[in-house]
Amino acid sequence: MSSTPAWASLQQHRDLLGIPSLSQLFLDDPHRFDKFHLQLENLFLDYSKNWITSDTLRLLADLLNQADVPTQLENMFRGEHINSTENRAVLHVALRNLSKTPILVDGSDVMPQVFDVLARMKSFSSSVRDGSWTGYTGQSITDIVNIGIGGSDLGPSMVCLALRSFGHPRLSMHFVSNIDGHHIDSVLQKIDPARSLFIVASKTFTTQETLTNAQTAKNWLLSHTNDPSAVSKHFVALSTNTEAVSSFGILTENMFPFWDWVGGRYSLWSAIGLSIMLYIGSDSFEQLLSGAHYVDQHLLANIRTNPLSCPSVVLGLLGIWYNNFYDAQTHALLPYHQDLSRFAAYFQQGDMESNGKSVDRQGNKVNIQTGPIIWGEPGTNSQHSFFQLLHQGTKLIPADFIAFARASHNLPMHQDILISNYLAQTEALAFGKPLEAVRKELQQQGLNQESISALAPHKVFEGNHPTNSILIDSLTPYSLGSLIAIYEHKIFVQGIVWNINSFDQWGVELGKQLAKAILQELSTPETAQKHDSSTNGLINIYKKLRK
Ligand code: G6Q
Repeated sequence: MSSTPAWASLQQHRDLLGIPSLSQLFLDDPHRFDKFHLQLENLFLDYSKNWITSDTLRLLADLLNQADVPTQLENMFRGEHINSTENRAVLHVALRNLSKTPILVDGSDVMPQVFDVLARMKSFSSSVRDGSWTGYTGQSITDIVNIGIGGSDLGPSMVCLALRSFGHPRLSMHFVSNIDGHHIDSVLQKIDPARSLFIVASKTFTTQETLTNAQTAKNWLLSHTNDPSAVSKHFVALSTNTEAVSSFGILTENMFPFWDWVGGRYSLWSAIGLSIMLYIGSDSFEQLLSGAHYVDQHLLANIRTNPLSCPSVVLGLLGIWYNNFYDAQTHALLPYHQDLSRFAAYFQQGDMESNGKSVDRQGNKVNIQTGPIIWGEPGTNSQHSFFQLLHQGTKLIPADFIAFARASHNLPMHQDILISNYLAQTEALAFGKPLEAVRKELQQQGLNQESISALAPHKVFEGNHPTNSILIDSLTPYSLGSLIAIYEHKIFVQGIVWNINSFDQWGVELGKQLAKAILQELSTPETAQKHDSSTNGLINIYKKLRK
């Protein structure tokens, strides 16, 4: 993409613009906010506090077209095999296609099977929720344990936490992912086997962590009942691999399928979302789908005619602007809602596994920067930890601030304080506090000239840090669905512009292979010698220490 005329024009424009002053940009144009914000239903995106002018946006929109993002997007929605290295369609949008318009994969419409599984999920979850699904002692379920990892864990756990206030009061949700036995152990210690439901979530049903944890859970259940028929009351599976599910001992009638065109990190909308539906109910789950579907349709309808009306496009292009033209290495996601405390972790996978690539779609080494490091924590906690570096450090860190106007609690004192912080931070980051203001403040505090001169430089805020502000009416299944879809499509837009495949993840394979080989060595008494001296040394120390 760096060879397109749009890229060259952007480079020229960037050279001319340098690092513009946000203070100056706002002084020059009192209508800057009007120009650089957008609304999508009850979601507002203010992107005026960025190093951009109208020209920047126009050139970025040219890049979007020259990279052929509209065609690629349409190809995705049409079910073409855009995941070329795995020869698969990429159709998480079909999972939320509530309008049921046919989507063909290899000539056949996937919508009937999508709705068939959704109907089975509904009937199962309502039986658990209303208490008619019972465990081996005839009691209703109180604890749901999702066993999965990566894409089969992060989405459901992030959403269940985010939608806590919509959760069923009898149900406690647990998520076990890590192979580290401390994880499952800590959950098993808290729950009652007679009232627990285990969901084994694994697209491939071959993942070492998930199968080991599931086996441990099954052994634990059987150690309490001694009745193998109890397994069918306490275990269900979410997978594409029927054979492996049956050989694990889960009945196929307790399996909720999905398909190879659902990527792991895009799978919360599929059967992988069963834990979400159990917790918030099928109506709310449909609201989640519906919020995402609205964003999908809006994007598809506007990508050619009015792409800058789409938050995903604007966020994606701004990300490219900083990543490729200002060498920004990271991007912070800062939700001002405690229930979104896993949001950044979720999109750490979503973004970094999708766009952490250094080979393009044709197999050539890329010659531009691709995906940034994604990180973040909720405000206001983050303000009291790493915001120091955002305000006064030396790094460029574009950041998205996300907040909701209405809270679901009834503690009025808290909400305005929270939002005042959300607003103040982007103001402070953009406009800072100059030396003269600091000196004046210190004079007013009665400090002498010597102390003022010594202290003042430390108290200066240079400002000029770019941010986006997303403000939504309230955190609901619908608005969360929209928000997730916006970030998913942002990743798509960037991946196409960088000409990489956002839908494979070969980079996670090598470690898995090596771990298998090392596991074998850990079971022998011999001294390790096959590896480099560091790995050999560590294996041998571990073997001594574990005795
Ligand atoms: C996501 C990745 C990865 C995957 C896990 C779990 O896009 O593919 O995070 O979800 O490795 O895989 P299984 O669902 O097959 O157990």
